[in-house]
Amino acid sequence: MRQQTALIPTLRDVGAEAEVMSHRLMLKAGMIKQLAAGIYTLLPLGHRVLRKVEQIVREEMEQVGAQELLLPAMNPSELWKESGRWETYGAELVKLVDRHERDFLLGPTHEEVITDLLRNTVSSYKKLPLTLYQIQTKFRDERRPRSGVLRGREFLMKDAYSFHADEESLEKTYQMMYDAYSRIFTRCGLEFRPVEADAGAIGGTGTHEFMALSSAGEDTLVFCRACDYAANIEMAEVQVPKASDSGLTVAPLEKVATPGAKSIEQVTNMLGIEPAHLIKSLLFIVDGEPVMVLVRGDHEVNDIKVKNFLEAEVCELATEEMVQQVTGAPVGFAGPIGLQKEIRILVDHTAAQMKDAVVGANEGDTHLKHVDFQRDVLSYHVADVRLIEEGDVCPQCGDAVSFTRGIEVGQVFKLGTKYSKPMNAVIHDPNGKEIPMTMGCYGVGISRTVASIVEQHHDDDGIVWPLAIAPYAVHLIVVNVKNDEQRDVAEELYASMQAAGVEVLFDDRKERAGVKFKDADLLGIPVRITVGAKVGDGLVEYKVRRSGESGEISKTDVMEQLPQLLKQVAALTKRIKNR
Ligand code: 9G3
Repeated sequence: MRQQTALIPTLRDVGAEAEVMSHRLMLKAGMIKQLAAGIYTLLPLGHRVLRKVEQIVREEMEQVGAQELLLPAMNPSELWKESGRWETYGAELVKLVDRHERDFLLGPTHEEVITDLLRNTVSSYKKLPLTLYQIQTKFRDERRPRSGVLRGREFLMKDAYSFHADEESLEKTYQMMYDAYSRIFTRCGLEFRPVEADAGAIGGTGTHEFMALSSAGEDTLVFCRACDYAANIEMAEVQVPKASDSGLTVAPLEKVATPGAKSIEQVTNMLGIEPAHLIKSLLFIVDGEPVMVLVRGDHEVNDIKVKNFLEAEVCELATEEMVQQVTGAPVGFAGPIGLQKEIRILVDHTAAQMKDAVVGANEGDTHLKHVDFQRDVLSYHVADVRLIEEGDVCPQCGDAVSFTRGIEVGQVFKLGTKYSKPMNAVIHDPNGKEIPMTMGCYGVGISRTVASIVEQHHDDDGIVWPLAIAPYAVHLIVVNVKNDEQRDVAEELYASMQAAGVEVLFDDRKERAGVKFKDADLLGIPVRITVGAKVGDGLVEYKVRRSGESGEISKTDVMEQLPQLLKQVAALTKRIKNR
C-alpha cells in the first residue's frame, strides 16, 4: 500500500477525553475515528489489525471443530421475553420499533437467538455435541462508554455456543475452548491470565475470564506469584483464619451513647477504638428478603459472594428507610443484637471470632460495647463474605497474593440449561426421553483485544506491533522522493516485496524525512527499510521497531535477508511476553 494513497489520518495530538494509552494511540495512528460516544469507525489501518485477530480466532475455532455462521443482529423482542431478559437488561438494550410497530433489539449477545435456532433444527442427541460461532457487531447502550473501543456501545465480538446431551460433554468442549483461548491470546502477543469469575446474571455453573494485564483494565484480579492461582477479585476466596480462642472473658454487654456517629470513622473516633474492634453491619435485600451481613470494621463486604452464597438472583444494599424499618434504627446503628424480628444474618469468618467488639445497638445514637460474638449473637451463618485485600494469603498455597488490573478480553461460561429450559430447547436422549440441551458459551472481544494489544505494546514514540497482528510487516521509506536514484531503488524494492508476498506500507509521500520517521514510530510497523542518501553506495538501512536495532544492508541483499529479519522480530515478541 502506498502511503500517498492510504487513508491514515494521523493526529499530532488528541484531546484530554482520551485517557488510556490505547485510545490515544489508536486515534493518533489513524486507526479509529469516533462517530458518536462509544461508536467508532475502524479506519483501514485499524481494520487490517482487526482482520488479523479475527483470522487467528477463526483458525483456533476451526481447530476445536466450531462451525461459523452469522446470526441476525436484529432480534425480535419475543425471544428476549421468553428468556426474561427483555426486562432485566433494561436500559442497556438497544431497542427499536419496525415499520409495523413491532419491538426489536440489536443483539448485545445471542444466547436467545442461537437457542431458538437449535430448538428449531436439532432434536436428537445424535447431532450433539455441536459448537457454532459468529464474529459480529454487538450493541450495548453503556451508560458511560469510555476508553475508546475498550468499552464501546458497538463492538466486534466472536461469540460461540455449544450444545450437549450432558454435562460431561460440556466439560470437554469447555476445556477445549479454554485451551483455544490461551492459544488465541498467546498468538496475539498478549500477556493474559485466565481467572475464575462470577457467572453474573447469565448464571450457569462455571466461568473463567481471560484478563489481559493492563493498568487500563477495569477489573481487579488477584493472583499468586508462588502458584497458578488467579481469580477476579469478585470471586477471590479469603483464607479462613485459624480459630484463636484466646479464652478471654469479656465484660457484659454495655450500651454506649454515640450521638450522630453514623460512619465507622465517627464511631471509632468517638469511642477511641480501631476499626478492627468494630463489627460493620450492612443490610442487603436479597431476592426481596432482608439479610444482615457482618464484617470486621476494616474489611469490605463482597456483595457478589453474598449473592452466590445465598444462590440469589438479585442482591442489593437496602435503602435507608428499609434499614430503619428492619432494624428500628437509622443507618449506622444497625447490628445483629436486639433485632425486633428475626432476619438472616451472614457473618464473615473473622468477624465471627471477635471478642470485646463494638456493634450498632439497633437504636438511634447508640452502640453496644464488649460484644463477644459467639456469646451474644444468636442464629447466624458464618461464610466468606469479605473482599480479599493486600496482605491476605493465597487460598491455594498460603503465599501472599498480588493484585493487578486486567481487561476482560475473553470469557467462557458453562450455561447448563439456563436458556434451554425456559425456551424448551430439548433433545431426545438415547432412551427417547426428552431433555433440555446442556449449553456453553464463549466470547472474545475482538476490537477490545486490538486495544489491549496496543495497551501492552507501545512506547513513548507510539505503537510497537507484534508481527503476527501488525497491519503491515515492513514499512518501506524513501527519504527524498525527488531524488531519482532513491525513488527508483525504493520502487524496485516495493515491487519485489509485493511479488514476494510481504505486506509492505510504502511511504512515498512528499514529506520531510523527520515527519516520515516520526509517523513510522507512531504506526509501529515491526521492520523499517529506509532508502536514503547511502543508496549511492548501494546501501539501505533497516531498523527493528521493537528493539531499535538498526544497520545497513546492501540493496541487493534486502530481499534475501528480509525473511531472517522477520523471523527475528517474531521471536522478539515471544521473548518479551514470557518475561
Ligand atoms: C444483555 C446486555 C449486556 C450483556 C448481556 C446481555 C454481558 C450479557 C454476558 C454475556 C455472556 C456471553 C456469549 C459470548 C460470551 C459472553 N452483557 N452479557 O449476557 F442484554 Cl444489554 O454476553 N455471551
